[in-house]
Amino acid sequence: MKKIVAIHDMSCFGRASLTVVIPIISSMGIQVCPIPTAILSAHTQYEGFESIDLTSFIPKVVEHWKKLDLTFEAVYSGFLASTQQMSIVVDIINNFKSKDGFVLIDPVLGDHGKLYHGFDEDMVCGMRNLCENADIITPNITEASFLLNHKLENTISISTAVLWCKELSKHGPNYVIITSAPSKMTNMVATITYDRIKDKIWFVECPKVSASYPGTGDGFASVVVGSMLNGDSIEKAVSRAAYFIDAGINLTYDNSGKDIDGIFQEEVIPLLRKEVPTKYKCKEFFD
Ligand code: PXL
Repeated sequence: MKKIVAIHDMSCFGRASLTVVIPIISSMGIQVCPIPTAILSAHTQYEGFESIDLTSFIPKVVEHWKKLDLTFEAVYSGFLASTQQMSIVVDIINNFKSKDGFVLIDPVLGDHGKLYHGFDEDMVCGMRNLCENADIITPNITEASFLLNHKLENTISISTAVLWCKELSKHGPNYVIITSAPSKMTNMVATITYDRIKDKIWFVECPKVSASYPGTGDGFASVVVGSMLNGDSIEKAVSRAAYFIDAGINLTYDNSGKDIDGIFQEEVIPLLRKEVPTKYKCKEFFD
């Protein structure tokens, strides 16, 4: 059985980070070995959350795992609580990634044009450096703009988002996936993937829903990592992730789920074992 090291926070309430990552990847037949970066009473979008930063604990995990002689087919990081943790992720990659393993960095920084609570320019800079060590990155459009230090205009076009994917890939990753990107149609949202090895752009569009659920980025990246480990191509992995997230969002919306609590993933996880419907297949994008 393949195993993955997942470096994210544990938010005890609100579906985000490890409570999303573990059930999704585990249901795809992969052993998930978490390294918690922080423990929060609830994710940061809930007012009054309490948190403990685990930066000083992580090196102890690393030392113990070295003695256990562990290696992992993938290293996957998400919400990191300090710039120091970003350097520790590089250590984890260097020590534990297996010979043919890969690295997915989900550069969790913000959404809707803003950084999350507690994030600043130093964290953006640290994440930029960390992304140089990735094979795959999955920023949303806000995170892409911060990583590149480009202004995020309301009127950003799909062609600009494609240029951003290519620009991000020059800093290291072979595959750049930008989520929540603009589509040619105003009622749709696009996921754009740049495969630098084949020099191909893929896109898949889903209808916009007038709600915003935290943790969908974590769910998306988790499905991509799981699919790639199961042997899918990047475009197949992105199609599967788009299908899963779109189904989860619609189910939650139709059943009046509270946005802040995240999507009803428990109901849609069985879809991960089903064929991806044609409408989610990635299409090649030509400039
Ligand atoms: O899903 C991203 C995320 C992860 N972890 C924590 C968060 C958020 C988004 O709000 O607050 C703690």
